[in-house]
Amino acid sequence: MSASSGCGGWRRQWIASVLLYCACAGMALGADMGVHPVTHVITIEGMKYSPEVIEVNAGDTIVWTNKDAFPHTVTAENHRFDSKEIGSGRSWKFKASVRGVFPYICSFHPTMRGKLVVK
Ligand SMILES: [Cu+2]
Repeated sequence: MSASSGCGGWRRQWIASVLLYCACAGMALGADMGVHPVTHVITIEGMKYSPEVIEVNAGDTIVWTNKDAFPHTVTAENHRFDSKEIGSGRSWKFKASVRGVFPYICSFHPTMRGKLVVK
């Protein structure tokens, strides 16, 4: 096979324009659709939610993992969500679909406070 071809230049240009088109389309899609849903992890340890405040996008999932030796809950003050009891070493998952600010507490230890911000 010969490396030199009469239409190599044309072909390169065509490929370059296709690549450019894809890059632009990708950027436009990214801007329109936002980011893909992701999962955020909050650790419950030492009677604290860590991080205490988390900002997520609607559609994201949040997982609380209890690393304490006793149970906790993740209970929204407005009762939008309630994990009920999360035993030691267990996790609870919540998909944030409604935008807003959701302060939450542990119903067993009301001094434990966290805040979920859904954008
Ligand atoms: Cu607790």
